[in-house]
Amino acid sequence: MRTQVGIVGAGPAGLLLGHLLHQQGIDSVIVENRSQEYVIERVRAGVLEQGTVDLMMQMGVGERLQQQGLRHEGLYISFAGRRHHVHLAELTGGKAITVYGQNEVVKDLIGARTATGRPLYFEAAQVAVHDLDSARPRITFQHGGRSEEVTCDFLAGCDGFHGICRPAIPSSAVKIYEREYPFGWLGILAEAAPSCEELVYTSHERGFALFSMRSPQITRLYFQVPPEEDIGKWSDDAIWDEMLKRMTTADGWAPNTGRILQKGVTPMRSFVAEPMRYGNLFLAGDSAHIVPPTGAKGLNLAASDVVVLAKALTSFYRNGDPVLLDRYSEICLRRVWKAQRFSWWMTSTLHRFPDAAEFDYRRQLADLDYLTSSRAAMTSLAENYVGLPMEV
Ligand code: RFL
Ligand code: PHB
Repeated sequence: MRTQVGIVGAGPAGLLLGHLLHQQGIDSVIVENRSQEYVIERVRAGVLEQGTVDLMMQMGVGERLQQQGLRHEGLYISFAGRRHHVHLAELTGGKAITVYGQNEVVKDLIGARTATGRPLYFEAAQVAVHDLDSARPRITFQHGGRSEEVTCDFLAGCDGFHGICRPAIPSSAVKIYEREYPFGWLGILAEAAPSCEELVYTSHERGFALFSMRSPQITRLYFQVPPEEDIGKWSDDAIWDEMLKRMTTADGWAPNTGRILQKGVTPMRSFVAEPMRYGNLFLAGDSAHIVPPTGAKGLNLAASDVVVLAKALTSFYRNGDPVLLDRYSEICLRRVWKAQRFSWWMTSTLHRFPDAAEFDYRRQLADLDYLTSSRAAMTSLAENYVGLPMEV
C-alpha cells in the first residue's frame, strides 16, 4: 500500500489529523492496534477548550458536540469548606470550555473517517515503523491474518504515551523531560444528575477532589490517592464516603450519589520529548508529551499539535515548502511548555504532597485565597484554562 501520510494511532490526535489532511486533499492510512469498541469506550478527557470546539465545528464534525456538549462559562475552586466562582467568560472576552467526553469526540471522528472511505485499520498487530530518516518511511503490521506494509512520504506518531513511534527514535536524537507526582487520581463515572452546573476543583486536607460531569444524568468525579493505589481496595461505599468528606462544603453543597458505572486509577506525570520530529516521523499528542489531568489540557494539546502538522504538510504538498515542517517541533513546543507549566501549577496548588511541611500547606491555602480574590490571578487561570491561542 502507498500513501502520503501514515498515521499510527486512532486516538484524538490520529483521527483529527487524518480528517484535517483529507480536507486538504492529502491521503493517509491510519493504523490502530486496539478494537473500535475499545477506542470508543475508553473513559478519559471531558473538557474541550474553546479552540478545540471551534476546530471541530470548522472541520464539520461538531454537530453532536453542538447539540450535546455542555458549555461552561465558569468553574469553582473550593477550599476551607467554601466554593469560589471563577467566571471564565467574563475574564477572557467571552471564551468558555465545553464538557463533551473524549469517547464522543472519537466516535464523531471515526464516523467522519469512515464516511471518507479511506483506510482505518483497527486491531492491527505487531505495528512497527521503519526507515524513519529516509524519503520512504514505512509502517508494517499484521491484520486479519495478513502482513501489511504501508509506504509513506511522512509518518505521524499519534500512538499515545505507550506507543511504538517515540521508542523507534534513537535515544541520542531525543531529550526527555519528566516529572512524576507522589499521587494518582481515582476516578468514577456515576449514574447521578450533576448537583452543580460547573466543575468544582477542591483542595481539602484529605487531598484533592474534582467534580465534573458527562451529561445531565452522569456525574464524573475524582479524588487524589497514592500513585499505585489498588482500585480493588475501594468498595463503592468507601468511594462515596471519601468523595463526600472531601467535597461537601459548609453551605451543604455535595455531589449527588448514585450507582457507580465505571472506576479506575490514573497515575500522574509530566513528560516532554524534544524535538517532536525525527527524520520524516512527526510525533503528536500524548506520544510526545503528557500532562497531569488537573489542567484538562492533554486532548487539547493533541488537537493543537495536529493543527500545526496539517498546516505544515499542506504547505509542503501545495507549494513544496518545507519551512513549516522544519519549524513543527519548535512551534508546538512553545504551546506544550506553557500547558506543562499551567498543568504543573494547577496540580501543585490543589494537591496535598505527602512530604510537605505544615508551612507548605499554609502557603498553598494562601495561594488559593489570593487566586480567588485577585482579578489578575483569576484572569491568568481563566486564559490558560480556556486555552492559549493555537499559533502557526
Ligand atoms: P491516545 O488517546 O492515547 O491515542 C493513542 C492511540 O494509539 C493507539 N496505539 C497504537 N496504535 C497502533 N500501534 C501501536 N503500537 C499503538 N500503541 C498505541 C492507542 O490504542 C490509542 O488509540 O493519544 P492522543 O490521540 O495523543 O490523545 C491524547 C488524549 O487521549 C489525552 O491527552 C487525554 O485523554 C488526557 N486527559 C484530558 N485531556 C484534556 O484535554 N481534557 C481533560 O479533561 C482530560 N482529562 C485525561 C483526562 C486523561 C485521563 N487519563 C485516563 C489518562 C482525564 C483522565 C483520567
Ligand atoms: C473530566 O471531566 O474527566 C475532567 C475534567 C477536568 C479535568 C480532568 C478531567 O481537569
